Amino acid sequence: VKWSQVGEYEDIRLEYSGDGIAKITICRPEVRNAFRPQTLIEMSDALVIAREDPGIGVIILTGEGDKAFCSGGDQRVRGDTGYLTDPTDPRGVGRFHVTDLQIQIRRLPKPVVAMVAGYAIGGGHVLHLVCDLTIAADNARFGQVGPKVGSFDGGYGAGLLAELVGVKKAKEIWFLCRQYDAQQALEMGLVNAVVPLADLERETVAWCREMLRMSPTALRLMKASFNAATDGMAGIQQLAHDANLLFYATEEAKEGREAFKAKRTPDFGRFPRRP
Ligand code: 2NE
Repeated sequence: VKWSQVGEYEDIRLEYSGDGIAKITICRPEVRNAFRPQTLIEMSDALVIAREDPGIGVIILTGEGDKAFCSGGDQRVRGDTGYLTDPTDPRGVGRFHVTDLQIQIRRLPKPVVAMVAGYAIGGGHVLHLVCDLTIAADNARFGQVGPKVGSFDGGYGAGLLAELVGVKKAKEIWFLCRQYDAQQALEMGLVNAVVPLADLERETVAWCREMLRMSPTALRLMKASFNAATDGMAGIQQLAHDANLLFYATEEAKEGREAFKAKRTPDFGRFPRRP
């Protein structure tokens, strides 16, 4: 694939394949692609751009180099109040920008694929969990480290993990903070495929192109459907709004709109009351 760069960022790269794939790469290999607040703000911006672009059907999330997908929160900017945008500012208040990013990936109505070489650790592991699919290189290593470094992610990091691998295994992963290789990850249902490192991008792009041949609306509704029950009201809202999007194209919905604009009583009598 000949990627072309979109926009200018400091911590990430956004690139387009030219045939419907956007790729977001965390470019901080010196810290195993750990994210600082700036990284997450930029990723969020790139996700919005890829989402809004009707030419993009699938988004790949990855890390620069072959040593790591992402090693989670940058511990050098972890303050006592959260992760700090400017660690030199004594009045700075920290927070977890990753909270919103996880939800953004989950709600994004296009498939997001994690392309993992090397470590997916800590908050980096949770990032791959919230992606729709994960393609792993044979050198990939997975694990949570929170309890080792005085942190934890009990949201999607616990719930999604338990959904994927079962509650006992999820507890093992969190309570013992072990690392698991790509084959073990495949066996426990944590990833979709393991491929040789040299083929990682080619294989991931092939999976993306297979999805690009599908109906985008069906993919959108399926992604929303997978989340609907666990996301409660927010899950129903997504499906309901998607249904409304489709309803707007019907003569029945248009009658309501046109009657309002013409200041007349709508005539819904000609539409069937479906059994
Ligand atoms: C990722 C891992 C296992 C890699 O090990 P290895 O041996 O390949 O590399 P090494 O030497 O540990 O790391 C290379 C350089 O990257 C830095 C290291 O400090 C080291 O720096 P130098 O010595 O070369 O100067 N580095 C690696 N990960 C970093 C990080 N997350 N923040 C800052 N610098 C980092 C190994 O490096 C590792 O275990 N890393 C730490 C993983 C970690 O603690 N992640 C944070 C968990 S908490 C979290 O992510 C989180 C959350 O729980 C809740 C909400 C939001 C975030």
